[in-house]
Amino acid sequence: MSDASYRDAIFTTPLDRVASFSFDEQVVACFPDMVRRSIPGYGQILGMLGVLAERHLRHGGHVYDLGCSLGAVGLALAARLPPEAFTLTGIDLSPAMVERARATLASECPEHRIIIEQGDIRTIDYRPASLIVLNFTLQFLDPADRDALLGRLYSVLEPGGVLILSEKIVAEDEAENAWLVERYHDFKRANGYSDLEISQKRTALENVLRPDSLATHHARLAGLGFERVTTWFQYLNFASMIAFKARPGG
Ligand code: GEK
Repeated sequence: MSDASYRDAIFTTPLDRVASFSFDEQVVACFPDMVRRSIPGYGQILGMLGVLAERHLRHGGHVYDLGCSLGAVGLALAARLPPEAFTLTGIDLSPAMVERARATLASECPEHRIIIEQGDIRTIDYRPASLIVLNFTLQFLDPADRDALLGRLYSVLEPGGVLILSEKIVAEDEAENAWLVERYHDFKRANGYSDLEISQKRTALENVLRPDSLATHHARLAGLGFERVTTWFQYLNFASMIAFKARPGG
């Protein structure tokens, strides 16, 4: 099978120097296994995205999936909505991800109008959209770039449109955060990762994945003009929010 997914074994052996994490060929090959075993609630969030889209996406509206990796968001929407219900553009910086996402979507849902483009979500031109999904992507951007990107996304969202933002989060209370991180490591151990893998991955993600608190996310989205922001999902230090752009007079 061309889209076979391998078990994530990237950090199984001791490394003299752990390089910063990057979305290269090696990561792409084991990505579905990696996200399933290391993001609490990943499958549940994807399943619910289809349900949320049924409820909130204008019929025929355009969807952006930013940092689309292998196209899981597009697949989740295509599993619940018919081809005429939406068009979707998935964007990812990693050429290896883009190549594989295109192949998967072409074989899994050829009738749906989904295109995948390689690009940087901070600098591409956007067209108007009724739903924008950032499923565990904003956390990889330089914190200094986050406000500007979300501001642009707010401006391209149609009135009545929604933004769905899933992120690893940090708790503001130190003791609470320590407890969440420890239980997250327990979660990874329970999913078959060794202590060595957990600690080397942690090192690789330092300065690559920089989480904000839920309060920071809510304040940022409200400050940009979103009418309402709800955290609809949280599992340990991983959460998903939905932000609504007001309809005029609505
Ligand atoms: C999923 N949403 O399966 N521009 C475009 N893409 C970027 C950028 C950028 N500036 N920075 C990082 N990426 C997916 C999972 S993974 C999450 C998203 C994870 C891309 C990067 O190449 C990678 O594919 C993705 O963001 C993050 O629902 O691996 O934890």
